[in-house]
Amino acid sequence: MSDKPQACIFDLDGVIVDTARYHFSAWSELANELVIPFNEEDNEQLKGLSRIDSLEFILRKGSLVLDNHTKVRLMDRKNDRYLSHVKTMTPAELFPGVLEFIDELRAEGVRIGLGSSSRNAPLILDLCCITDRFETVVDGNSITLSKPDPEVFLTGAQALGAQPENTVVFEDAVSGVKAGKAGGFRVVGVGSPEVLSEADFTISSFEGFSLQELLSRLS
Ligand code: B16
Ligand code: MG
Repeated sequence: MSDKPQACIFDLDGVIVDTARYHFSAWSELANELVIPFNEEDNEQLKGLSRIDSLEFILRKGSLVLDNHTKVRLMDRKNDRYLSHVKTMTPAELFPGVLEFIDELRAEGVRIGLGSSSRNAPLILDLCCITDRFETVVDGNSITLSKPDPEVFLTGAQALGAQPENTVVFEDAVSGVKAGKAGGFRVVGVGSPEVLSEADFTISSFEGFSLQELLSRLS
């Protein structure tokens, strides 16, 4: 890609804000109560999955079969714990450099979307005062198939009037990178190159990152 992209679609948890650690802590507590072992490596696989897919992963790990009513109760308990961390969030919890980068893209006419599996995305955007940065928000409330299915990013690109091949996705999750690639997008991994090996390239942070660097690394 030598010309600037038509659009960029950002994942939320783990890309814009550091909420991945809150998900980890809330799932760990629940797994602990169910006496199911759960570590950072398991958590890596949960990133980007919907709430129900995450619970099913943990239950499978513990060979636990539960009825739907109990699953809903457990998901509500996990979400209450997650929200107890989230509700005090402020713009100070935005990752360094990400807002500056989004604003640079906007100034250059690149269209900006959010592509998150989280049903809490609107609340977090609001608490961090960044809702207005996104022309479209596609999240866990509006999709039927969660990552690694590309639905979230394809819906976002369509709303932005952009072609996947001219759109860049930013993702911190293995499932999210797979979703982006499955949809025909260029994907920048935010995190470890070993973990996000299917991304076009990875960055460790947005600090100092620019449109110029994006273009040179994608070309
Ligand atoms: P919620 P993202 C994902 O958000 C998280 O990575 C994942 O850990 C979480 O289970 C999922 O959202 C659902 O979140 O329970 O808040 O609806 O990374 O796609 O922005
Ligand atoms: Mg994420």
